[in-house]
Amino acid sequence: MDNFATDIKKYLEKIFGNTIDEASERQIYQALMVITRDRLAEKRFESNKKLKESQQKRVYYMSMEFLVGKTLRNNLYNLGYEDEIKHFLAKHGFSLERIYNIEPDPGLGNGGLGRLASCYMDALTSNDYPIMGFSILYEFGIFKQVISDGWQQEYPDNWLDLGRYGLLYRNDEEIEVKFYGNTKEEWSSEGLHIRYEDYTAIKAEPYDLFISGYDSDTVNVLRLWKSKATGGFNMKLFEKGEYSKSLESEAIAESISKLLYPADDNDNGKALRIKQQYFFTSASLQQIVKNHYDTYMTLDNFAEKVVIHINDTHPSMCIPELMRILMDEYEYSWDKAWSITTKTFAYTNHTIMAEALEKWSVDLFQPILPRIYTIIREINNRFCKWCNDIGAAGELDEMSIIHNNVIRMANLCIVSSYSVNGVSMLHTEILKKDTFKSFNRIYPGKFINVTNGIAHRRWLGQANPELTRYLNKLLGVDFIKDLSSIDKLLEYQDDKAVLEDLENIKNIKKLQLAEYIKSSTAIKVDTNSIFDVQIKRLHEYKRQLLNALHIIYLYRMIKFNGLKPYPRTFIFSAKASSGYVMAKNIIKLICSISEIIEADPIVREYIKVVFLEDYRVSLAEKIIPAANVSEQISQAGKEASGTGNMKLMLNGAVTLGTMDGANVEIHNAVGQDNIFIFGLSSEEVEELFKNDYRAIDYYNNNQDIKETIDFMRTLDNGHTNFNYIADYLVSTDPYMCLADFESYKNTQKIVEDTYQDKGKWNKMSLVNIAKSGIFSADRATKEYVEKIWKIEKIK
Ligand code: F58
Repeated sequence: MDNFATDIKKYLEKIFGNTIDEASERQIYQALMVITRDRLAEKRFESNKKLKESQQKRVYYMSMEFLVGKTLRNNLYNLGYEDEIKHFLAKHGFSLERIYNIEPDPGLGNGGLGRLASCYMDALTSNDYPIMGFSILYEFGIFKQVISDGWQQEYPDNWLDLGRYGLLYRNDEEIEVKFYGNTKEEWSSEGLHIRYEDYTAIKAEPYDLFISGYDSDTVNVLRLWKSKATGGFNMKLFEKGEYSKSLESEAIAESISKLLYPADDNDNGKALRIKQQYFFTSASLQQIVKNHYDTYMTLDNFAEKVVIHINDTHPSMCIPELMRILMDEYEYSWDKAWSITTKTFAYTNHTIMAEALEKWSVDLFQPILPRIYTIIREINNRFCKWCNDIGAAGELDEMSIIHNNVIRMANLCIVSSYSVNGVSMLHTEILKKDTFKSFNRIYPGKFINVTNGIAHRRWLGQANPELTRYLNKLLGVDFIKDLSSIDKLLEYQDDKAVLEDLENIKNIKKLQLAEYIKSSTAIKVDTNSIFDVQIKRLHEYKRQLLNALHIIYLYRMIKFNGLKPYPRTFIFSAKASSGYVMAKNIIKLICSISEIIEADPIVREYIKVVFLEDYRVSLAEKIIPAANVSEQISQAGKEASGTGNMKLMLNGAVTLGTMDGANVEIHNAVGQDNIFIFGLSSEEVEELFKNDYRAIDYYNNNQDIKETIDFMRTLDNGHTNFNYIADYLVSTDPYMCLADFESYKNTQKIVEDTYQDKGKWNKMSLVNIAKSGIFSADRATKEYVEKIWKIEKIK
């Protein structure tokens, strides 16, 4: 550590010509980022040496998204330097907390899927497993959300400005990726050769982000590819005076890694997205194959040494790309290449929503990737023939990869992978019984479940140091190392002093959040009120609208019917995909309710609504430790798993939820008495859907619903009214908010009553913390290791 302090001083002298006492916070930040990165690079060298020597099997994790969150705190925490650096900086008048705040959140993901990938990288590294992540170095991550007059506005997130210091550019490992052009088949005495002509080549530049592990010698790498034109601008055109044209191809090349598509749970087939997917999968596959060949001088043993994990279908072009490399570059026959390929890939599905299952029109796809297309077509032809042979031809409408001139990427993944997994018990059951039932029949045993897990070191250890310190002292077990040991807390479920201590810690976190709320929204919230939290992407199926409807119901009852509920603060935070009109309207509705309540001296004594803008990992880290109630109210059968539900539980929030995704497993873990479950089950939802759900009947037959919706129509603050949303709720809403309203409202009342019994509530909260062990990413990744990847720790 002495060295670390010396390194900081040296860096400041060398780069800025400053002593530490003359330095600015910005300079200290840069010094810490660079020195930490270099320390990790040194550690990486050592752990990579061991890995090379052992020649063990490795996992490559392909994901279009890694929502890494801030890295500096995580790295110093993992390396065990945090306290000493804090004291060293304090001696010179700096606050480490303020330095941490300078780092932007690398917003390289949209939501749950991207955050899961990062939780898994962290957990696997802490447990010494060899994993390398691959993705794109998006110049602009997920947009910055600003709420202006209640409307979401999107601003570019130029995270690299300050975020780049954590990255190491590996100019020695650049790779070329080819688009467009034609392929020619040439036969010679040695067999068939594919010649690729008139293609456009784009350079992939690798940038490495080191992933540290907690109390571990292992350092893994997340490799992010940046696109570049191969030859800079076109000199000939430039000389001819055609300046703008000369820069055109460069602009196209660089647009590939320009920005992350901010669409969540829907697939908007864009040519640029195809290019992004192929760009990063091709660069990564070429890299992986080269590494393997350099080590073993053969690819015959590829599948014994390599697992490639596909995080949803977005990286599925890895599959035809491996086939292409094996056949066109290493001259393998189709059968041999296919045999290697189908032993290499494993695929995780994260959604059953039809609109989120990726499909590409052949007309769009084929010209961009002609060779990849012919390979997919051949995989499909052979698959269809095989289905004929085994008597499954009747199910090809559901299973063929190309159907009605559309390529179904999930089908490609299922046919080509040796393992397919869902992310919660319920989700996997739905995949097997419904979404992919024919596949499940012809591939018995291929579908398995691995329930999601979260990086508790970040979500408890770093986000809630107060609770962590307390539990450490109380339990005397190292639950940060092994979260399953946290169940020792159950011994204290009837210990009044412990329950009060937990309540006090929750209050400290609520106070901290209240200060943040005040500084960012000017709303003053009462920390004695129930902090009721719904934080996640804004989507109709997640039903923020159901929550809002209930708040409108309460508002009306307080204002006109003398209801005096126990005070509650409803906290929302969510980004809406930029083209998603209904989602943006729901944000506007929530913000308007917030405003109307603030302006009402009676109602605001009981309920408040806060919408915190720009939801991101670092904001989640502030909100989650302060939550009392965790709203997980998606329509049953729609949320594949959820992971926010696990983070909130770990921090002592009690779930109010439907029997959906991992809520089902939280319910099993904590038992009926420690969770608030309401609403239709996924089977009941299916049934009601088949029998023609008629929202209007709920409106006509339920007085509370009728009055609430009628009242909603009168909420008109200035130029906005919400007739549009009211009409939707009583007519087309496929997520059936009205069908679950009565049950939700009643359960909300039970939540309110229970909270007032402090002893009972604190005990529920304790049980939730104690039972969160199974939701650790350590457990989840161990299942991947044992059930799917069959890899060992670095020796
Ligand atoms: C999420 N999916 C699921 N997709 O919705 C959630 O239930 C689950 O817990 C989580 O994955 C992890 O398994 C998700 O976040 C996306 O963000 C995609 C991004 C690209 C476009 C399609 C949606």
